[in-house]
Amino acid sequence: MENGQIAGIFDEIADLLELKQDNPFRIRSYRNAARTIRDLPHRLEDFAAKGGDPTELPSIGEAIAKKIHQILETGTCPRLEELRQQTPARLTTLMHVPGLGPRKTIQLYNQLGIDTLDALKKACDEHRIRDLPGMGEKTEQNILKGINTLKSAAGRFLYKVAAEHAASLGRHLDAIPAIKRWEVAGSFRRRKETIGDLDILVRADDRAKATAQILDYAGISEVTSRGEERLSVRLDSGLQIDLRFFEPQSFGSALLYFTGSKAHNIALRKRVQQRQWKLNEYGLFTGSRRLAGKTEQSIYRRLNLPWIPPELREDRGELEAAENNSLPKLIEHANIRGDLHCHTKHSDGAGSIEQMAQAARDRGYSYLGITDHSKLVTVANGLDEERLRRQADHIRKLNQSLDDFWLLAGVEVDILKDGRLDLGEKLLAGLDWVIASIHYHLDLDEKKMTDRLLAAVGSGVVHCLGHPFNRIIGKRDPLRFDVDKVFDACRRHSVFIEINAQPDRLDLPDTYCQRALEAGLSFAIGTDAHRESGLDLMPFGVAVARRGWVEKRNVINASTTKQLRKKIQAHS
Ligand code: DGT
Ligand code: CA
Ligand code: CA
Ligand code: ZN
Repeated sequence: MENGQIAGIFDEIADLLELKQDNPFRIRSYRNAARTIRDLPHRLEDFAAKGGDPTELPSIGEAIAKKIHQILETGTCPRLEELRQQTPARLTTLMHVPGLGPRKTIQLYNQLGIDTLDALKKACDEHRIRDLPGMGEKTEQNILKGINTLKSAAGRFLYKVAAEHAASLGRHLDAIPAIKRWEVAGSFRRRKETIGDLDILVRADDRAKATAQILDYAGISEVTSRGEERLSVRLDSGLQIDLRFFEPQSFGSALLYFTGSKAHNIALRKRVQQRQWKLNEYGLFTGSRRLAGKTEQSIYRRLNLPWIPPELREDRGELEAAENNSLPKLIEHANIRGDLHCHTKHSDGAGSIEQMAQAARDRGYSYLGITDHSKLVTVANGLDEERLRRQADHIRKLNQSLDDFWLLAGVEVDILKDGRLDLGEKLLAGLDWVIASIHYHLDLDEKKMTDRLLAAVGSGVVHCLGHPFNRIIGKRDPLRFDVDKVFDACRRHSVFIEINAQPDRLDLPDTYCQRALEAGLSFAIGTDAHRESGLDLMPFGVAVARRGWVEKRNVINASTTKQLRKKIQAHS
């Protein structure tokens, strides 16, 4: 079993408990366990098979460890089955409709018998929801919007989930002697935030043999098509895989074609047609003569273009930039020198400050920002002023014993409904690094939300705006605010904008990065780690930055410690 599947079971238990309005701390402990498992760098199944003890992992106690063993043996656990018995099957889908949530889901089920998405949509269309206690016209509109969000996400997989499946299938492909080379193309190679299906290109010296051996893969639930050139399968998780065979002389052109995006291909083909050539997955041709095809570079070169990194291939100006020799020099994971967003045991994290610092040093970092939650987030044990002051003192003492490493005393302070901050400005002004984030009151109208963000950005004590849209991909709609106004305020007040690397957040989304750059902003790529292994999520944030044309010089945590100190000082 993949980690994502095991984590999914704990999330479902948490969902079902939420529907029962069970103890929020118990719900949180299942969510935390799910997150630990999702973030693990290795497969939990392998770890357990080698005799590893799950209780050594953060956020996993005896009770959850027992369930992990049950799940690994049977694919499920009695607690889940029992909860499923008690709750109508589809309510867990319904509760994830953005704007609905567990409480309203139960209310709609009890009062109107709604237990499917279709029934929910019908009830909204017929205006039957607005008259229920606590609901109104706006609720109906929000639910309709939420249904659309959910539908547009349906069938797509988070990049990280697709990556786990790709890695697992990849190990299988590596072990097949008939396969000489394989590459994942498509949206996966472009590192999009969600993936519709995996497109894999294969070079094999015996295709029939290779096909037979690919089909031995244990995770396949269905073969959807099978031919000489192509094999399509569906995995147990529902993820569709398209495998296509190519010969070496065409491998580069196939990689170019199937990496896409479609829009990039079309724009590129225009340049091909101007020369009266032809470009397809088999090569670049003039008449029937092959001009290039072995590598992507050879094709771009023939068109007088430098090689374009896959993350940029979205027809957002990359071909023009390539022509002018002004492609960005994209940020790389190796450029990152520290992480400026993490949580510890003091709020809802699993590690101590010392453990997180050591984990950061183990990753070669020069600094780490400790940014626990503030008191508003009671379910996460957020810090009040007294606890934060003590934490900051502790961090400053620790710093004296740390050579060549800077532990920043920081906080992730909540932005209240009216734009004030959850902790006193005097205390905040004395910290090294203040992230301000929204976690509550998400449904303000655009004007109020804009004013709220402007107030926080303009407070003078905030260094960074955390996960600006507060979206959860496919589950919670982004906040609505006037992006240009907020970006402009960030520039005026030298506030950095976060690219949160949590795989289901990826916030700032890549599509806004270019706009933020144009507005003159710089970024902080933060993992929002809640345990040591959470620091390893950094590449997911870097992928967003790369898709957003971001360079090393635009990222504050690609600075040296000296530069970082200077940049932060310049702020205050
Ligand atoms: P996905 O799977 O929805 O996340 O997105 P992609 O980009 O992986 O799209 P997919 O799997 O439908 O096709 C893979 C690549 O194949 C796509 O990025 C570009 C290329 N491609 C597919 N259909 C067309 C087409 O009609 N015209 C052109 N020029 N390229 C295409
Ligand atoms: Ca695809
Ligand atoms: Ca495909
Ligand atoms: Zn947060």
